[in-house]
Amino acid sequence: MANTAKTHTILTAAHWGPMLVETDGETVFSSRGALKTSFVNSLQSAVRDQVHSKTRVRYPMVRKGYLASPASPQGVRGQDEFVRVSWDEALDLIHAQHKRIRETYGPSSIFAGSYGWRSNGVLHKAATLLQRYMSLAGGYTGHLGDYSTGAAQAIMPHVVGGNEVYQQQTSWPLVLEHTDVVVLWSANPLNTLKIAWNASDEQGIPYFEQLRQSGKRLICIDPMRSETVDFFGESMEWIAPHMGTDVAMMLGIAYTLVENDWHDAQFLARCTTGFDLFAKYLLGESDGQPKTAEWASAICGVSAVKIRELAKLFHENTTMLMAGWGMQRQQFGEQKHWMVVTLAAMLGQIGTPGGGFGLSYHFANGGNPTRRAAVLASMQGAVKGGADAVDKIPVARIVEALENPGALYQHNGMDRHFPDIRFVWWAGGANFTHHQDTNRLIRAWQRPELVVISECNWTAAARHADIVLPATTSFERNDLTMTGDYSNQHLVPMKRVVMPQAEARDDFEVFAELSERWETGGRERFTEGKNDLQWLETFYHIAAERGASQQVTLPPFAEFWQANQLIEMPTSEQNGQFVRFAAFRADPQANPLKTPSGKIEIYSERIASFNYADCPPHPMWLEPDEWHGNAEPQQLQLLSAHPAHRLHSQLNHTSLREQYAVAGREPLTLHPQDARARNIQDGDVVRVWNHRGQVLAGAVVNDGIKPGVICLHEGAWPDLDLQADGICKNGAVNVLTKDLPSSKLGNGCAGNTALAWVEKYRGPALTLTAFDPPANA
Ligand SMILES: Nc1nc2c(c(=O)[nH]1)N[C@H]1C(S)=C(S)[C@@H](COP(=O)(O)OP(=O)(O)OC[C@H]3O[C@@H](n4cnc5c(=O)[nH]c(N)nc54)[C@H](O)[C@@H]3O)O[C@H]1N2
Ligand SMILES: Nc1nc2c(c(=O)[nH]1)N[C@H]1C(S)=C(S)[C@@H](COP(=O)(O)OP(=O)(O)OC[C@H]3O[C@@H](n4cnc5c(=O)[nH]c(N)nc54)[C@H](O)[C@@H]3O)O[C@H]1N2
Ligand SMILES: [Mo]
Repeated sequence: MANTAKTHTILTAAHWGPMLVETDGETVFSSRGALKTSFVNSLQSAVRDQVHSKTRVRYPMVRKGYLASPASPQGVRGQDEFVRVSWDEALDLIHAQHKRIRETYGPSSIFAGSYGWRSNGVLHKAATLLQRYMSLAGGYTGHLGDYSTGAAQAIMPHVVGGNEVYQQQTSWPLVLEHTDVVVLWSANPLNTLKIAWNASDEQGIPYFEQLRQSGKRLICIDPMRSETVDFFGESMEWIAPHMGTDVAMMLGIAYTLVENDWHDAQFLARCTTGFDLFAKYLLGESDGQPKTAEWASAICGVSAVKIRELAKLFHENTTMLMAGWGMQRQQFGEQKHWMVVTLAAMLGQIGTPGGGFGLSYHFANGGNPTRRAAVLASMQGAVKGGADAVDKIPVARIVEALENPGALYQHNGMDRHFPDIRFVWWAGGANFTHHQDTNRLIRAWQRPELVVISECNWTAAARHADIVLPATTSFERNDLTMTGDYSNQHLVPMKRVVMPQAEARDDFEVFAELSERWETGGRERFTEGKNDLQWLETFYHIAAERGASQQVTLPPFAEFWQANQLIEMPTSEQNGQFVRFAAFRADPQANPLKTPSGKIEIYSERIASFNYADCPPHPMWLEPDEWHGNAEPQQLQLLSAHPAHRLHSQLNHTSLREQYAVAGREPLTLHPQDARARNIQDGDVVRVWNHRGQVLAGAVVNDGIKPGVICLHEGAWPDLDLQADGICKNGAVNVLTKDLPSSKLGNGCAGNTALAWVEKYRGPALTLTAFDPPANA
């Protein structure tokens, strides 16, 4: 228990919001949210477990077969023992091999794309620091896009000129005032608003709370009755299509609009281009198949009556289509949001207060109005005069790149070649959890000559590395952050809570030390002669300058840092009135979009010129490789939604797990009908498998999911048992998912396109080892 005499409270922040942490400087006792909110965010209680955990990487460790002969390693990654070494030994070894590989194969052979959610903070940005070091050493291969919105962020610029997914939304106060119908399409804000890329400002869920009390018509379209549907209770209608069929469902609605002459021909003519070509497809003139409500119903499993009802409802009311991203993390994911925009354009409400579409109400509290703010600067991924990335690969195509060095691939209109990757360094990402088809990844992962992982924890990626470096958590170092990716609502100090655990070091220190070993740099070039607090002061001063132009004044840095208090930025009346696309709608000629035509492109000449079969020039229903329509007997569609009590894999090892684990495993939700057919009871251990792999999970049987769909949330740590046919004992969903691109346009992650079988597990009892570090670690 806390020794109250020495206990004090430190303000810090994580992706899941500003937090107050009780500590005596050595031990973390407890943590809680620092902002006043009626909604308790479970993630905020886990700091103690994050800092003091048996899963922490304590010392630098090297794989035995690697250490024996680094230039031609022996043994197999993921199966070898680890040997403890000193920091100096580890860094000398990395430097020598890095230098050899760089001199032999050139900078493109070094992959430092290192995608991942790391911890928040403007200084200790793991992948950015890695890239900064690689820029000093002479360049590297980086990545394009992200796992979150790979498809949507690629298609949207062609359609509306910007990515929409990371842009501010029509403000919530206007939605609450003007919108009649809110549709959550593939969005589960009650889960996903717990976090932001910076720290959460925690204003999003309170807006949904107001929406719940507003008496408006609320609809959620999702194969799963999500936490959000439960939160809204009676006030929300849940409509469950088959997974991956939303475009068909939207086409059915669109057809009904045209059938009744409910589409806004004037808006379409004034603000869009290509509707006529799309209409030929919609009406069946180009392919002989009118996309009627009946046609749509047969594909999506929602009744034709309901599809017609939705068309009428949307047409007659101010409707905001709030689309989440789960449905675009699929094969042909690009079509989903293109069709959302097309539908919204046909309704003619884009650019009005409360109407149209919004692709970020469920993420980072989009719609919470932007404050007048002093916005922090942050660490940059290149040293002054350093090299940039010499090549970039689409982030979710990493396994293909490892498998096919030099091979030709297409991406968003470009013909490119995969680099020949010899050295992989991951810092701040859990790629063994986040990437699809884990077993294929493990095979490809044997190819590079060197794999280094910087980690706080013994994740599956760390276990499959040659060299593992222990990283501090954000509670063991000093940093700063803003809250709200869009709102900039607060500036928060993140003061060190406890000293680094065991031999953990800040990534910043590690890369500074390694820079010292390069003639091109030296530590000074990496650090610019500044320590952590000096960097923070620099970022703060830039914030102060930015703030000054908005009449926001910050106290002197020393005073601010001493105070251990966050600074809330003033509201802006003007931003509270923000309406997305308002200027464009008012005068499309004077305020064109950044598309080739300056208008919303329902048909894209540019995409037509790419000639991609998997991304046609207007939104189109395309049958996925794996879905309800081509399932083998007994196969179910596999959903990997984002978890309530984790951020991906982060916090899977904490006591929060007790809130969701079933029979000690990751929970798998399935419908009573599907459970009965397989003799599965609630609470059973089940085996889920397909030809890519198999996992154990704990059955949760309830009617909150479409029959034929099962959900295993993404983010459980892979725990493959090589003695038991490689079965994953912790239910890591990506052991089962398919590693294929959304399309040649976005090359996005398609984690939500997969089929699998489920049965009651009857094999020998297998002990979970996901959270036990390797022997002698
Ligand atoms: N099937 C399926 N797969 C998916 C998804 C899906 O929906 N379905 N979602 C995808 C999406 S949207 C995303 S964003 C990805 C998420 O994938 P990631 O962003 O890779 O997942 P995280 O679990 O956040 O991994 C962050 C890692 O960084 C480590 N870390 C934290 N702080 C630090 C630090 O300061 N230094 C260092 N060196 N390490 C640190 C943590 O311990 C953790 O292991 O997953 C993707 N994968
Ligand atoms: N608590 C928590 N919050 C998070 C995260 C987390 O891991 N935990 N991750 C963060 C990150 S990095 C991201 S990218 C966002 C992710 O935000 P999203 O991508 O929006 O989240 P998901 O849970 O993948 O998907 C949202 C909903 O889409 C549904 N869905 C899936 N497939 C389909 C489909 O074919 N049709 C329809 N109609 N619905 C479908 C899912 O059932 C789910 O309820 O969340 C962020 N917020
Ligand atoms: Mo994401």
